[in-house]
Amino acid sequence: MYSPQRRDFISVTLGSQAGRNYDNSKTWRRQSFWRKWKQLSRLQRSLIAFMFIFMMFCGIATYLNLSEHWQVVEGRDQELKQVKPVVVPALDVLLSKATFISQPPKFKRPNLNKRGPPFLQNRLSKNEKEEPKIRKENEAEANSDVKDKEKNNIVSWRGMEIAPERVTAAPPDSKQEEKPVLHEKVNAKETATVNKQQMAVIEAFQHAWKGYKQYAWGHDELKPISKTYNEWFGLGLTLIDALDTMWILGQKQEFEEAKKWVVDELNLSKSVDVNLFETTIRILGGLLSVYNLTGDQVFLDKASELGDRLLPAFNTPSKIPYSDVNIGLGTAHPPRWTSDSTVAEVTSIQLEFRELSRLTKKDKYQAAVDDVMKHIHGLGGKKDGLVPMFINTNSGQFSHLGVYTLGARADSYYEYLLKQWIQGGRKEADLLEDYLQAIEGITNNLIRKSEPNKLTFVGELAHNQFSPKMDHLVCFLPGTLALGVHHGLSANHMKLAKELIKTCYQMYAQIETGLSPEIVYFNLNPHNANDVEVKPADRHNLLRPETVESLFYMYRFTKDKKYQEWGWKIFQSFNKYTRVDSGGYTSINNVRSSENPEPRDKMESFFLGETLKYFFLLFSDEFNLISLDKYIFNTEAHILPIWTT
Ligand code: DMJ
Repeated sequence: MYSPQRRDFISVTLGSQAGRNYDNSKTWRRQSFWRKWKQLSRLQRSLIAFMFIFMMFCGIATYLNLSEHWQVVEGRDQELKQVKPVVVPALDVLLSKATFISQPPKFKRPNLNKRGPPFLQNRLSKNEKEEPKIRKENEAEANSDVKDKEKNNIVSWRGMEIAPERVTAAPPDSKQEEKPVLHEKVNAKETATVNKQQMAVIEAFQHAWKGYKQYAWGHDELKPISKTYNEWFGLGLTLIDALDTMWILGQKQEFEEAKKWVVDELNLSKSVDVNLFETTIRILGGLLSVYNLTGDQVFLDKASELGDRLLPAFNTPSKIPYSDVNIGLGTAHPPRWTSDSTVAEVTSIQLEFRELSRLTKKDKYQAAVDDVMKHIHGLGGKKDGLVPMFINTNSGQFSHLGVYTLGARADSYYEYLLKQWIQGGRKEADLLEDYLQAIEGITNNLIRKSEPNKLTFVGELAHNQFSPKMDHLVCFLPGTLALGVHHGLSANHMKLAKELIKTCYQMYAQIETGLSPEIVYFNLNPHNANDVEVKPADRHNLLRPETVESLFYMYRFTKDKKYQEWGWKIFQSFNKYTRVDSGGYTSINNVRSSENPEPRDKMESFFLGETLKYFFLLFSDEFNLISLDKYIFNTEAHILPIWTT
């Protein structure tokens, strides 16, 4: 038995060693070190020597990197001294509910006549010195051309004429603007228009929300297995991402509770580093969306405050924003290891900032993001309209040149080119030109067919080497292509969209759990039996929305029931392999094992913001429910109006 009286002693002797007294003298330490070294085996000595050289190398590399960063910080500090403190907009200048859908901002994009046709960026490196001359000539030629075409509302691009004409429904009519009352139309308990599949989606949402409410309320993400939460920015990410989904699904009580949290608890002045892109698409987009759906001023006030707090990210030497911003302190910075930003991130915040300008009648938000687009429009380093993945915030130039993908780090650049053009009423020809050139670049450089089943897929290009790698993220593309066709672009895009959505569905159908992995490699060898190969590191599924999103667009525009059927199969697989009994859904580690898909214990906020919303809309036959003639979805499935004036 433990006795409190008993004491144990350890004796430590710092006395003689090998007949020598310990005196901490350098001679003693040197001799001792040398003897120890001699006692080591040759292998041990080589290992230590290798480690030593490696650490020296790392030290030099870190020093070089830091010195670049210090230069940036120094410059930024100078600029920050001039930055005005964050100001929350006064209420009296915000719009009234009655006018929430019209009123464009004063800020206008620059005169289109000043711009020429797309510059062929991939020739840049050798002929850089000649660029201004070539561009001047091109501009002069194009200016007269664009002027002529604009009169007739026709955009010309490299000899191709596009007359934006309606191929499906009528364009949004400014005179017929109405305030949407979507909750009345879609509330499951109040109307008969919700079918069985939609009811199943509502049930799935309620199950996901139950877990979030019980174990993660007001936090960023639910960890449904460990029944706790994960904090990313500490801004109630899932709650805000889910607001408009709740509204559309008719979850009134949940919506009111969540709104109360936004009013009482959402603290945007806390000192926290947030990612500009993620915060914009999820939180700013979510707030603007729900403001547009409900007309409730509280959401616009919050959006407006957040917009102000994000603006310091644009205080860079090049005006290409930093990736991170502290919304409480008003300071911004790049990631610790680089001064680069991701191209998709800096070019996929435009829809939200532009809409904020329209609603608040303050130009500054749109001006900041338009500058980025204008700059990237004229930048060298593209290949047939395809952009690299990184851009430097100091120089404003693309970095890591020569790698082109439609997946992570570039994906939504292409999506937002088209959607900005649509949002602005299809007037901004530069955006359309860049989009069309990029689609041609994709077709010419990245599209191949797999073996043996000839599935059309989008691969990647690294220094002119083609790789048959396709991220699940790329599956936004069929939906985007179809949306473009709906707004008057080439029917060839629809042909490609149909082929690609079939491939995206096969990325689910050919896998044991019926769920797509994060990345697949397509087989190009006619002697191999399988079209799709998955590497062990790519077997996870994060509950991502892209394929469901594209199925939704494809069904809306073609009314082909097979898209709903494919979606229903995917929905059932999510229910079978990712649903957690106690509430919530979880991402999984191994889509190839139906025995043990290995739950990852995380429900991403986009599962509620996007995946379930797109399922609900895909299964609906009410084509006016979020009409694609009146609204666009941002890259997080938040709903923004198409401007009508
Ligand atoms: C979402 O945050 C957005 O859809 C983004 O564009 C890509 N990544 C996730 C979903 O996969």
